[in-house]
Amino acid sequence: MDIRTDDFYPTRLERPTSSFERLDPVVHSTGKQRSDGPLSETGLAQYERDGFLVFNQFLDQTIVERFRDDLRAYEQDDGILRSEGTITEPGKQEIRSIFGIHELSDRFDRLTRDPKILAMVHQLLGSDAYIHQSRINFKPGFHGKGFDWHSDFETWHAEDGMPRMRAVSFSITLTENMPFNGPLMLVPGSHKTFIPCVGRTPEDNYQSSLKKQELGVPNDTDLDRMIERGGIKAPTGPAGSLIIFECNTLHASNANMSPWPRSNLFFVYNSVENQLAQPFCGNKPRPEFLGNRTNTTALQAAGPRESRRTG
Ligand code: 6CS
Ligand code: FE
Repeated sequence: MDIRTDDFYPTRLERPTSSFERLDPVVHSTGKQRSDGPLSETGLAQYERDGFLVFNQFLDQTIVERFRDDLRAYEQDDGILRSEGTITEPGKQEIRSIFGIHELSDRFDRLTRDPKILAMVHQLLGSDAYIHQSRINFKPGFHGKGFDWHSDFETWHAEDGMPRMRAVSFSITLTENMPFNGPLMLVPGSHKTFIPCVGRTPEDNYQSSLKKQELGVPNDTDLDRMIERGGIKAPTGPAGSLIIFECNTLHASNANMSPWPRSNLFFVYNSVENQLAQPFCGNKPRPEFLGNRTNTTALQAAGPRESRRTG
């Protein structure tokens, strides 16, 4: 396979290639658009430096409770258990992730259009945005497995054809995140470097990668360098906290060795100016529940009656 001229971040080649500095800004808005929103200049500068931001107690507990009720209902729902967007833990029937959740649930759809969240997204991406992917992650007590170190952008670029680094993930915790239940770990500053990963991508790689990722994982030397430089942060906090992280920030999480489940909502905004092309790994596109190609028009803020606090 030849490298395409529109491929700014070549990856998944047979031989190792060197990592390099990202070619895209981290905060895409400038001037008035940059200062016009809920994120302060201090917050924006921190996001530029670290590649993530944390807001404890972003969502009201009553709303968190309703999302948790929804999760319990999904776990009992046979249709959902069997649906293609539901990924179970390796070798088990326990749910690991449910993808496409904003199309399944009105409550979730409204949350993706929360006026405050959308205003933050516009500040970060410097444009309108749409949902590239959404999901709930479950990490059941004792049995929840972890996620290896990776950059989401590396996968979205190779397997979904996302051209540039102009996407951002919003993760809202539905349970307390503590050191024992496998919280998200991030490497501050890692978003500034693109680490190409080695190995051709087999067709339908997602069927195994969503249970355990083997490709799109940086090698130990690159990881070592990034972590020596930036360290590791594992934000902990009560349910309802918001973690915003840039699409190229290296992250991972451990298995849940505690009896306390760890669940979170996760949605990815992509700029309307960064629409998906053909996957750069040369394969056919992944299913829509992983990389949405259909509903890519600008999200509009939910009206006041639909908002976060009245829910
Ligand atoms: O393949 C994906 O798109 C997903 N996989 C991981 C491990 N993280 C991000 C994304 O949801
Ligand atoms: Fe990820």
